Amino acid sequence: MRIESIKVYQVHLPVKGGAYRMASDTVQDLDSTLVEVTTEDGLSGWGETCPVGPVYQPQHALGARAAIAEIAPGLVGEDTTSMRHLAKRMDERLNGHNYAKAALDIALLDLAGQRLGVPVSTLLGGALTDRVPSYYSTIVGAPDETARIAVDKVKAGYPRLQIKIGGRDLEQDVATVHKVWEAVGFAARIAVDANRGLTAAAALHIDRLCPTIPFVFEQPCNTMEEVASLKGRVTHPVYLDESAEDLNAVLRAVSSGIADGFGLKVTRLGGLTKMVTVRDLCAIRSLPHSCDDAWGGDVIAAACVHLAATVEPRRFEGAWIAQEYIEGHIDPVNPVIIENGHIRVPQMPGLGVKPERSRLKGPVA
Ligand code: 0XW
Ligand code: MG
Repeated sequence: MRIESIKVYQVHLPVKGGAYRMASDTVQDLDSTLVEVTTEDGLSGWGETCPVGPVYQPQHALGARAAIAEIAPGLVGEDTTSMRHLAKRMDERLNGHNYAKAALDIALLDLAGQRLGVPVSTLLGGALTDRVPSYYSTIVGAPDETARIAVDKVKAGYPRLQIKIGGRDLEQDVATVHKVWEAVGFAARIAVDANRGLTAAAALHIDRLCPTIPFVFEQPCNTMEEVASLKGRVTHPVYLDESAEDLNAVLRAVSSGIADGFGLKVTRLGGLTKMVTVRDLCAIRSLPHSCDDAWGGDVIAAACVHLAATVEPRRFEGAWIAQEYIEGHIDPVNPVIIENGHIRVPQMPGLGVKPERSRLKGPVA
């Protein structure tokens, strides 16, 4: 079946609670891009890409829409049978810009799933579970307040916490890690995410000042080289997030042993098709990882959850979705929701979510 049209919609996602503070940036209102790919028989598939502001990573919302405008005319009229053909067409239209191609990749898989009558998880190799764990991500905040939130979220059922640090005094970061550990202990696994915000020296200090706390250190420093310099000098496992920029970066990190695991972002890596390769590379070296995206609504959340369901549970670090920080759902009928710190895997054909038309303005392209 051939592609008849590709429409682009812009959705504003104000941060519930006012602001999401990371070491690298504070964001208040996220700009999400939805794509709707429609085939000649009237079937529509949906994709989404929503960078968490323009500073967290090199990708940004206007870039996503500009890249999709460049790529989309090359897909209209193409047959949807072969995902590999469509990926090749995208690469023939535009070099790079994985995060924009990701939205189209997700929409094409949504279409394929609906046409074949199977959930997207089946197209990704098959689900191992019908319910995946999520994790709660705090903002950079005062030590006592962060510990209080951590306790609440463990009570709410989250099996893992991601504690944000960085961009402030070392003393505050060290106190935050200690207070969270004292409050939560082994009730939840802990990741400490500095979002590139520490020097290697500061990361070494935090490591030595928290020697017995079993956390994993997520993206402590800005570059992969700085993170690599910590190897053998820190005692905590080190995960990469922002430095896992593309398949090549992941291959390098896995093969050289720089990373003990990853916080993976579906759109940054180019979509679900590319994430299958990353998932399988991680499996070869028994590396744990998450399946997240930086932000976004039900469409990208569903994409993360379908992929998450295909990851070996013992290595799975959770599917983070932005639901805790977003008011309402673009699909109020079949929303993707966190219950007791876990998310049900949609069982309907395709992604299992559909934006409600009345909640969309546009299309913008
Ligand atoms: C927790 N997240 C997935 C949400 C924000 O995009 C930051 C991010 C991370 O792990 O860095
Ligand atoms: Mg991270």
